Amino acid sequence: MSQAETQALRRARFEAVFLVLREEVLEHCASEGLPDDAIQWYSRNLTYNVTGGKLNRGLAVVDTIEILKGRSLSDSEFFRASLLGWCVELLQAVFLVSDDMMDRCATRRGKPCYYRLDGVNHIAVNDSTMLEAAIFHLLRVHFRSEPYYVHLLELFHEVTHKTEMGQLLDLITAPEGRVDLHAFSLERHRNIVTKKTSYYSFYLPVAISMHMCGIPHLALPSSSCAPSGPYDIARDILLPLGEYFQVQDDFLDFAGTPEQLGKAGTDIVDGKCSWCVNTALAHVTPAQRALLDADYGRNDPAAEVRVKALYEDIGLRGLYEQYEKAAYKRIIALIETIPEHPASEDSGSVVLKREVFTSFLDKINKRQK
Ligand code: DMA
Ligand code: MG
Ligand code: MG
Ligand code: MG
Repeated sequence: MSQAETQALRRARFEAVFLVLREEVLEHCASEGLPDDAIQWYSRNLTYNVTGGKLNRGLAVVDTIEILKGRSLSDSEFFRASLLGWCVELLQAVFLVSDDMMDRCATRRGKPCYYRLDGVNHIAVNDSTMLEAAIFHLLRVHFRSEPYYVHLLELFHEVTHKTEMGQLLDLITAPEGRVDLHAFSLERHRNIVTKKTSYYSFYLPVAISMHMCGIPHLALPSSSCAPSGPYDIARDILLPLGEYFQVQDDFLDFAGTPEQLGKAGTDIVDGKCSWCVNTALAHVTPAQRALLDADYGRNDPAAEVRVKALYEDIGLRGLYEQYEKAAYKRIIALIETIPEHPASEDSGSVVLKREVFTSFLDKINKRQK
C-alpha cells in the first residue's frame, strides 16, 4: 500500500469513529427525554460543524500516541485515541461556530457558516455550547476510571479558557469602526495568537496523548523560568509552532483564494491585528501609513483593495517567505533540544521524542490551505 493509501485508510477509520460518538451523544440526549426534533437539530449541529475540516488536530492525537508508543495501535487503543482526537475537533467546532459569528464570516470549509443557515442565526450561540458539552459527556463515559481523567478535564478547561482570552484580545484589538493602528504590535499579535490558537490546536493534542501514554504530570507548577517536566518542554515547542500556524492563517487570509481555503478572508475589513498589517506597519512610508490609517478596518471593498495593493507594494509575499524560513529554522532548533535517543526508552517508560514535533511541523510547513 502506498503512503497516501495508508493515510486515506487511517483517516477513514478515524472518521468512522465520529459516527459512533455522535450516536452515543444523541442516545444520551434521547434518554434524557429530548424529543425527536431537538435530536435532529443536535445531530445536524454535530455533523455540520465537526466534520468536513482538515482533521489536523484530531489525527494528531492518533499520530502522537503511535509515535510515543513506538508501535501501531490495537483496535481498542485506536478507538480511544480517536475519541480524544474527536474531542479536540469538537473543541475546534465550538470556537469556529462563535468565531464566524464574531468575525462576520460568510463561508467555512466551502459551505455557508453555520449561523447563516436558515432558522439558525443566534441559536448558534447555544449550539456552540452544546458542542462543548459533548466533549465532557464523552470523556466522562469513556475515561472516568482512568488515573489521568482529572488531568484531561483540567487540560480541556484550561485550554478553553486560554482560547477565550485570546479571542477576547483578538476582538477588542479590532473594535468595530474605530480601529487604532497604534494599538497594534507584533508583541500584541503574539499574545493574541498564542492564546487563541496555539494552546488548543497544538499543545492540547500532544498533552492529551502524553497523558494517555502515561507520561507523568507533575502536580506542582515548575518554579523556575527553565522548563522542567515533559509537559513544559512540549509546550515550549508547541506554542511557537502554533504561532507559525496562525501567521500562515493570517497570510492566507490575504493571499489565499476562497476555493483554496474554503473561507473568504475578512481580516482587513474586520481590522484585525494580523501578522500582515503588523509587518506592513514596520515597512511603510509615511504616505502608505496614512493610507492604512484611512483604509484599514473599513467595511468598504474599495478600501480593502487598496490595502491589498499596499501589501503587494511593500513586498509582503517576500517578507512572508523570509518569515516561513526563519520560523522553520527556529522550531527545528527548539525540537533539537530534545535528546535524539531518549534515555529511558528501553526502561519501558514512555518519553518525549523529536518525531512528535517534526511530524506536526512537516504537516503544516509551507501549507497552502
Ligand atoms: C482563529 O482565528 C482562532 C479561533 C479560536 C477560531 P481566526 O478568526 O483567524 O480563524 P479563521 O481565519 O479560521 O476565521
Ligand atoms: Mg475568524
Ligand atoms: Mg477570529
Ligand atoms: Mg484567520
